[in-house]
Amino acid sequence: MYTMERHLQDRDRVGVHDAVLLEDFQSEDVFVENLQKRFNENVIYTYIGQVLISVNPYKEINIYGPKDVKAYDGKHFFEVPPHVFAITDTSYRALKEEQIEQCILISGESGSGKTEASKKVLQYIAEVTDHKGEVERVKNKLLVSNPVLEAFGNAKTNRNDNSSRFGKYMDIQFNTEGNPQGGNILNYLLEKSRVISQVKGERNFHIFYQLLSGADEELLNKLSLRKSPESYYFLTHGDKSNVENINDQKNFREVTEALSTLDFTEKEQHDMFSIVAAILHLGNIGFVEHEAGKAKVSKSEAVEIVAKLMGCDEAELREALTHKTIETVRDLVTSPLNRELAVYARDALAKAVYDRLFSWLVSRINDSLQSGSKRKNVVIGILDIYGFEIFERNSFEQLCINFCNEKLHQLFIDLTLKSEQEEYMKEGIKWEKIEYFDNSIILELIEEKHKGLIAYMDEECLRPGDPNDTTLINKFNTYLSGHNHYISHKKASIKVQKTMGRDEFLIIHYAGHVTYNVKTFIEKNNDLLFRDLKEAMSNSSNSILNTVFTKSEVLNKKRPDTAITKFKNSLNNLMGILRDKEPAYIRCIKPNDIKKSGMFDEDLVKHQVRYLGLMENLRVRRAGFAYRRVYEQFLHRYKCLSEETWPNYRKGSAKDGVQALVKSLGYTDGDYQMGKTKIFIRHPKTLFDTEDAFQERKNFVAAIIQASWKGVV
Ligand code: AD9
Ligand code: MG
Repeated sequence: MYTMERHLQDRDRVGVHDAVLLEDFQSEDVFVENLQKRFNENVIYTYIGQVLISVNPYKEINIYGPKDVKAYDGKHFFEVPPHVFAITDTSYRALKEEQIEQCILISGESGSGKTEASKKVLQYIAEVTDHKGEVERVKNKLLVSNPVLEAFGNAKTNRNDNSSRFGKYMDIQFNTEGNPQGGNILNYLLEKSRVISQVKGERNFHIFYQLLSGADEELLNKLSLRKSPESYYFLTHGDKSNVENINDQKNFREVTEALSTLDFTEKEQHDMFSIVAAILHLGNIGFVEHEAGKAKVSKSEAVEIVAKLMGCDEAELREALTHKTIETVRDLVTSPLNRELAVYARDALAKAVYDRLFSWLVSRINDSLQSGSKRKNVVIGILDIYGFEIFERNSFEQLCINFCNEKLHQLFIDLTLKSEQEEYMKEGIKWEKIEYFDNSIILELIEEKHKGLIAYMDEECLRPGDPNDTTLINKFNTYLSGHNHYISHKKASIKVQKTMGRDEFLIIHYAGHVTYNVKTFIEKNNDLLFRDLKEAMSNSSNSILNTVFTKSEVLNKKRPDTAITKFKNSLNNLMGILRDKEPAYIRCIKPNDIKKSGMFDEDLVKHQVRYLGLMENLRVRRAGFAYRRVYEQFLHRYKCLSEETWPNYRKGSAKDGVQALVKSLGYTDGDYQMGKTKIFIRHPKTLFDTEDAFQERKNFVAAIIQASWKGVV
């Protein structure tokens, strides 16, 4: 058992297991130094109260085996060292024993270990629950949904060889005995632009390479594919098809096996891979302009193959790739596209098809995870979503991601403060209100109805005429410059102005200043796919395509919601889901930028500590009481320190016993408060002194016992 005495013995070497025990809790240096000490000893987990901090070790550490699972199974949080299993166990127990719905929120920047942590959560749940029949089958499906989603939704980036390019929220549904009986996945904002281009050193989504290197001859022939990624324009941008740590061939086998486990039929699999292959061929379609302003397909063969694979009429597809039909009040007017627009239409088609294929895949997996039982279930949700991003150049995607992080941060503040407050209230503890930065002012800037950044952006996108990036930034500057968290080029200080273009604006986020460039905002937010291509897709004989592109969408006169509005709505929906649950937090930190084990870059870590709001988190936790423990447990451990309570306290309740004990230990009134069921201790030092006294006493007793064995006493 991991006890406080071990913490104390180890304190100098591995630091404290909970940052609330740091005496100087205001200092970022001290906080980071504590993480570093632990990291150097391969101790990657640390708490701030109930929040788990995880520092990516970039190497296998032997702490996730069956022995470790057993060590955490059913243990109290404080009896065992910090671990993702401890967090999971606590959530799982609350769910099983009290039927309280839980969520585990994992955040951190790219490559910090979020996805790995989410897998450990699932692994732990899979191991501590029943291994019989239906339960085992459901768990297996939950587990194998990961390789499938990763194949289609992850890619090698310069930050992470297996970077999730979508946000994921997964519910595990439990029956009243605490066994998984189903699941449901929600996906957010797939980075679909990756389908058509990648920056240097990065790859397209894994599945493209997996299919090329893993499919057998027969399948390759059917899909008219060649094995070499260089044959496909969409795979050539990043200039990186083979990656040392990735075995595409093996992963492809794993994916197809997983698809079978998830009950995908042969036909469905065939239709899926046909679409993946069609996208590769689509990228190879080129255009020429023999007649000015009128694009024509230059390589007929590629269109032929795409039409075959997508189950479309070839002539219809060819027309749709080079023309645009607009519905006027009276009728439909078709006009030719120039070369540039035809390329744009082709790319838009590739992105839309892939994006919808991904969503279809998620909903198809959900069908398979649907619990057959109509019995009531309770859920643990796991959120693995992109962390705050600040790049040299920040675009529409970063705005969406950082908006999402603002929402999550607000939820975090709400829930941690709320639960802290609730505990004090429940226990009848007197406490002062904690000052903290409330980021709702930033959310107001972004999402306020009619007056926020999203509203202005949508207004501009939907305006007739020629909305473009310049008119957009002008609109932003006109209407938003009065907001304290919005800085236009004109409003910026001279120093900031030097680094800012006129097509840029800056938002002061809770986690830092981010400058966004509005270039392509309108295009990305409009997310247009020409009607002709939608129609061609809806006429497809491919069962997936004609499900995800419906006739009614083509006929619908109303403009679909813009990309950011859709995202906003799905985020608000997510917040509703999370708000009803008891949260647990895992904050992941990346120790260096080069994926190297044993290297701890202090500055990099400090940045993340700031972005994750960890110092504030610690301040909030410490503003009240650093330590709390149920009376019975406290008395049991320390009763030997006072004659009043040793060997047993018989004069009253455990609470009376603790009161007598702390009085005799010399606690002053400011040191602690007595709640209904727990003692609350304000400063860690008070507890350390008590623990030191306990250790001394124990050593002394042990020495006496040993001496008596040897016949000395
Ligand atoms: V991204 O936002 O999806 O780009 P993540 O999800 O935060 O990112 P991921 O979990 O994929 O990062 O971790 C990146 C890599 O770090 C993994 O592929 C592992 O090689 C490594 N890693 C992460 N966590 C652990 C761990 N607990 N033990 C060992 C780890 N290696
Ligand atoms: Mg990930």
